[in-house]
Amino acid sequence: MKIDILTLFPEMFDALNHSILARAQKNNLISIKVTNIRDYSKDNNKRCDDYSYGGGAGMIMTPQPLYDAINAVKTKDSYVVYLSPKGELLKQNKVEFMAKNYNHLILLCGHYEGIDQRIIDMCVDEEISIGDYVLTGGEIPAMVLVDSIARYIPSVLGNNETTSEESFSNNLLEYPQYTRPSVFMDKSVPEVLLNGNHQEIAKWRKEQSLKITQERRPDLLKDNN
Ligand code: 4H7
Repeated sequence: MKIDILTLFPEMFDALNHSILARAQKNNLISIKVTNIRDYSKDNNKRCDDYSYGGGAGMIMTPQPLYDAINAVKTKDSYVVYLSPKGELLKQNKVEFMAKNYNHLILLCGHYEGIDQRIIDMCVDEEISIGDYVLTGGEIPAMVLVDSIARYIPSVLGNNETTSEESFSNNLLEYPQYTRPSVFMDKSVPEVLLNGNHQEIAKWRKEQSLKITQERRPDLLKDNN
């Protein structure tokens, strides 16, 4: 999977060069390239924003640098995503679909009041929102998308980090987990986890998952997610 990120704030993506994502890039399982949209501005002062036609507070990202940056990285099999609160809400099933079906993603990060609508109309395949809240830019949503997709690419996760049993893949929240010591500040690990009966442990975990999902996210137990 190749991912091109177009942004006015490339340094923000240093966050992707750690831990599992750093390892995935080193092993050539994913390739993440960050491009500064400003490098494509033909304006004398390299400006990439301007006032809003019709008035109103805040600046809009101008179309020319965006158009040229997109076309500089675009190939036949590119899929262009614009991170915006108007997009379809990101859910685990879409993450899985994207990881399995796209070879090249171009992620457009809007900042300020967003980008000129003509770029959305001409160049964007899909708008995606990561949740119902307002952020200062699409950069963090782009990182959320990259991180969630990377986990679905074969061999990105090690044997002990698998996607098959976890929250949301099975529409259940995760059971509680414990490590050593078996007693901490007078609090013991549940007895069932210490007795080595793997069938009983699996049953206990399933019960715990169902219980916490029922309590906190009963919506996940309905079929309409
Ligand atoms: C694109 C378009 C994504 C990017 C508009 C981005 C939340 C999300 C942004 C905007 C984002 C999300 C314009 C929305 C200014 C907020 C006050 C950057 N916020 N802005 N508005 N939920 N912000 O995925």
